[in-house]
Amino acid sequence: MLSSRTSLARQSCLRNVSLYSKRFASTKSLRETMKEVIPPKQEQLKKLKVEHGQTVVGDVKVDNIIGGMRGLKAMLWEASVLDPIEGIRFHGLSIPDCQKVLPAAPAGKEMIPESMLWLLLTGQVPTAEQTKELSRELAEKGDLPKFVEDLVDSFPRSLHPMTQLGMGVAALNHDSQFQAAYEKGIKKSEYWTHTLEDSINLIARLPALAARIYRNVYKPGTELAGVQKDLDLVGNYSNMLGYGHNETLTEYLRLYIALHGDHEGGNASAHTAHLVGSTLSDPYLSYSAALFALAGPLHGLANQEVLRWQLAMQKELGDKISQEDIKAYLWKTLNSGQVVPGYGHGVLRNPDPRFIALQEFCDSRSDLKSSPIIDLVNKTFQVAPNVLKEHGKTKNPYPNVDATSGCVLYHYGLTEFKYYTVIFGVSRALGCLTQLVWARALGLPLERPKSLSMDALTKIIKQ
Ligand code: CMX
Repeated sequence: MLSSRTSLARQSCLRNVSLYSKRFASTKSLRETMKEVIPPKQEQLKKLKVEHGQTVVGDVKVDNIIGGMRGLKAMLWEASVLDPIEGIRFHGLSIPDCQKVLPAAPAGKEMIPESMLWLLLTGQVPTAEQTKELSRELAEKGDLPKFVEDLVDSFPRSLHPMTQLGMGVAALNHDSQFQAAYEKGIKKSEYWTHTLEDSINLIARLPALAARIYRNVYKPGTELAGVQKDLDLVGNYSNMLGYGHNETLTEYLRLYIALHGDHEGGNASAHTAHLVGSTLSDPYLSYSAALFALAGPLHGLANQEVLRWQLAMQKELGDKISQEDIKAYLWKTLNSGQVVPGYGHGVLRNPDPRFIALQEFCDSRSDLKSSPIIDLVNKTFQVAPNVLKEHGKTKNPYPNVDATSGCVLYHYGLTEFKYYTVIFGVSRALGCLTQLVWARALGLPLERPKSLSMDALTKIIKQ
């Protein structure tokens, strides 16, 4: 099964060998690299505006307007583009490409969020040294201000972890460099540098914030480890969650957080960050808004729903589950008017390569391979696409990343699945904040699409 799942991804990887061989960054720092890569992009945008400002790239149909703007090409997003069949590419690199070239943690094998962040921001593959330097900087900046610790500690344990994360991130704007500089009066050309500093500071602090929420909600009264200066971002996060000893889980988190970092601009969280950021709200407020979009069950909350659904299936069907049993359970879910969580996608029309990468991770570790919950996810994957095709509603009957993302966490004892979207929230900051930096560097304007009432739409149709 693994080979059929991955052959497409591997072919695409080979095609891109020449692509990424040209992309290795120099020994420059992240800021120096950004200063180098921004001017050509500014020129590219200027040229697009002047030479092609009036070129038509698509029609707007009534279906687009009443159908959640599906398929409407209406946003600029630099770091990644989603192909319905191939899946996501980050500056042209597919997930298997990234797994091949992006540096891992010193003792690990999986690409780490720092190297993905560097790629997203600069379009270049960092060296191991540059990745290490970014890890060092993030750890250096990783502690929370005391008032944010106190704020988070004051939340009731019953408050959803995503609500806590969004509120904590919003409160961090107390220290926003962008906001302070804007109040003093800075030139537009300087916006991006302050946005970058805020973004780095926010990404650095997310593990401590997210781990504190975990401790408060699920392990009250236990000691919370501090940020260690010699650990990478996820090394610290895992350690603060209490899983630092579990190298497989830590590696899984590195992979998951890196590959989930960006999924082009139209998804609800990314679009929200972009919209709010376009008002010149600082990165903390913009990303806080994005987190509340992520908290919806059709978006980021799906990973907790998947676990809930698969465990209910396991409970009802027992240990020895046949394909027929799973088929019947899928129909029961669909006939009761519910969606099958972890399946379908707004853009993708093939199995999600992020799902494939996470399944490959499991296939390569014997304890995960024999895990009952991971086995159930695999078995469901064998049956669900055909059932969904027969059901005939969803445009994409294949699994998305959430079909499997929580299962490894569950296997290793991180069983509090209400928390899983928080981990997604730590990850998605990479892409949303990258775009904010680019939006400021490119001087993108306030987003303000035109809306219509049904009567106004009918009038246009009649004309
Ligand atoms: N199970 C059952 N029905 C589904 C379905 C699923 N997994 N996915 C889509 N459908 C239904 C839709 O509800 C819709 O029905 P109605 O016409 O009655 O409204 C119909 O199929 C057409 O939907 P679509 O165009 O294929 O999908 P959308 O773009 O509207 O929605 C998504 C995409 C992800 C919200 C949807 O597939 C879904 O609800 N999936 C389950 C939840 C999930 O896994 N979400 C995670 C998404 C991943 C991410 O956020 O990155």
